[in-house]
Amino acid sequence: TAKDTNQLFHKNTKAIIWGMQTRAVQGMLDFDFVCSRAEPSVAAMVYPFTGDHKQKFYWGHKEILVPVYKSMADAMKKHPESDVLISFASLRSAYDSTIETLGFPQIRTIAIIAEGIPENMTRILIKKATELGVSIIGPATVGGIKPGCFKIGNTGGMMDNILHSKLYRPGSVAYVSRSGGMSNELNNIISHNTDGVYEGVAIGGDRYPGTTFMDHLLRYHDNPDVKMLVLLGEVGGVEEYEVVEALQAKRIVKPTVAWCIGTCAGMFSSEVQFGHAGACANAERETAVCKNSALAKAGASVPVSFDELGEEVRRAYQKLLQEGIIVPKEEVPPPTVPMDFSWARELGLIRKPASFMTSISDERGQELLYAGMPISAVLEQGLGIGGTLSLLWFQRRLPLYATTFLEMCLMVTADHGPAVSGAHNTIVCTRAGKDLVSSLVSGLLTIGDRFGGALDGAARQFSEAFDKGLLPMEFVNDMRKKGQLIMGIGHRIKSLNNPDKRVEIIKNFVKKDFPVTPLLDYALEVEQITTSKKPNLILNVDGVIGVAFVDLLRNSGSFTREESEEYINIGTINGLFVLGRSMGFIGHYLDQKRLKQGLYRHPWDDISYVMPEHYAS
Ligand code: Q5B
Repeated sequence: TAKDTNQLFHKNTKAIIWGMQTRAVQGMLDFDFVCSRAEPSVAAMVYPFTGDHKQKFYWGHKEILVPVYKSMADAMKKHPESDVLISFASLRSAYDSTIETLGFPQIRTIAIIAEGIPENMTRILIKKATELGVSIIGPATVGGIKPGCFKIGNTGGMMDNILHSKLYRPGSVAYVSRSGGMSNELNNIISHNTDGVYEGVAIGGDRYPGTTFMDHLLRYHDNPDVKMLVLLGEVGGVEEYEVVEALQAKRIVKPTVAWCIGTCAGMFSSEVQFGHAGACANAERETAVCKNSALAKAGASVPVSFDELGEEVRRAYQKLLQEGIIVPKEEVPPPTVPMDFSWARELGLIRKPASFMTSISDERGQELLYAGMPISAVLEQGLGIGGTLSLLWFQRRLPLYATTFLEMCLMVTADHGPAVSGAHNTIVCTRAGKDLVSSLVSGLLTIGDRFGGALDGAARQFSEAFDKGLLPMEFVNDMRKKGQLIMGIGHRIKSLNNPDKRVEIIKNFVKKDFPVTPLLDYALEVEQITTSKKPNLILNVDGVIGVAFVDLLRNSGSFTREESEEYINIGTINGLFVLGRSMGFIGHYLDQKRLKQGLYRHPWDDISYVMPEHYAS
């Protein structure tokens, strides 16, 4: 077992992860896979804030489920083979959860990632762990890594780094450092100057680390597979002097390369606190310069600067090679670990045609954009509903008269009483107890050629006739011959004798404010002919908006001719009625609810029942 061999991790190590750190867990599983482990190293997760469930992860190409337990006791009971706990608990909960973990004798190693745990609490944890023979790595660390076997959480960085530093298989060099970030640098230095890392632990930057440099160096030293040691100490504390003593006492005899970072502290006039809580020299003895000199005197190989560390490591390794103590092993290429799609895309390694395209808005950045215009600018510049609509429907700003026209269209079509098809449907639906969206949609679904949906048809029919050069009379006769109704002509209740004020308003505005109105003029000539046949065959609200819109598209200078035709053909203009009348339908829905109207049933006396006579008995 790990305890017998003094090894913390092996090829079958199983860990329980405290905290919902899915990225770290996936990183561990990817590492396991690239190391050709038979099974994942993560047995379970503990997360007290959700119920028991399973989380999905990748094991190579396959998807696997890792159980998550609310209670640590359950996780321990169900996974008795786990002897490592990696705690991602916050600095507030790390103490309690570590004390709880220490209550389970199966756990031999605890890695505590949290930074900022009060020192008095850390010391209690260390005391208790020492009594129980449990190794604590941390607090304030990324953890450690044993190539080919196991890695703690995020140690070693991303997969490209792991491959680059050949951490998928063991080398002969074991290191210990304080800093997790610097351990990545050590992985790099060691892998490029030797046959690679055997194991590396970052003991953490606090003044009281759970395990010390010596704890790990002695483990490494007593392991025949480790041929040389690397120590990366730092300014502050006296831990390194234990190593000095061990070197002097010949407790450590394997080649040891050592360096303490923070030698620049002497260049400052006052004492400097570096990044770690423990990285401050409180006495001359604690300075990096002093410690480096003591290590060198005791027999460690100490470079002249950090820049020379790689060279020093290389020299020590080459000597071991020449002495035949290290015999390089054959390199076996690791299995390929599939790369996460998002990461591969970030690295620019793959491209994939998007299944979705958009060109009107973008919500990904700090500020929502409408056709490239920040929403704050839309408001500050007072674009209003017409301007907003012009951005979202046409991806451009339109002149003021055009946006005013759009707003007028929305206003005049907003409602036309409860009797029209759409409002009627909305009301019936509301009274059947349906919700707002259902009632609104039930009204909208009536919009079509006969009711409210003749705007595009009118735009098409009138412009085609106009473009062909048909005289208004020829157009009317032509339509009659084809047996087709002219879209935008005719109204159930409005007529010459009961003019539609809405049509008047739009007509007057367009005549006054549009640069030119050839199609509206043409439609008005057609109206003269149709109303001479029947007074209700007026140019109706759909018709006037439809033809005026064509005049806008064609003559405002904001659209090409092709764009104008496309907008007419793709059903843009009906959109104005749909949008405008939605206001009215919602009003009718709210009105019916407010008036507490019950289920509607159509009265019998208003229905003519005409049964086929031959079935009468
Ligand atoms: N005749 C609107 O018809 C209506 C003719 C025509 C040539 C025509 C009808 C029509 C075209 C579609 C259209 C939008 C169904 C209307 C709207 C919004 C609304 C609604 C509201 C709101 C009305 C009688 C005689 C017949 C027909 C002839 C009729 N229309 N000839 N071209 N377009 N128009 N829809 O009154 O010889 O007697 O057989 O389909 O533009 O929906 O307020 O209610 O805001 O909510 O039922 O304003 O015009 O007339 O079908 O009995 O026809 O006139 O051929 O001739 P009516 P019908 P004949 S605005």
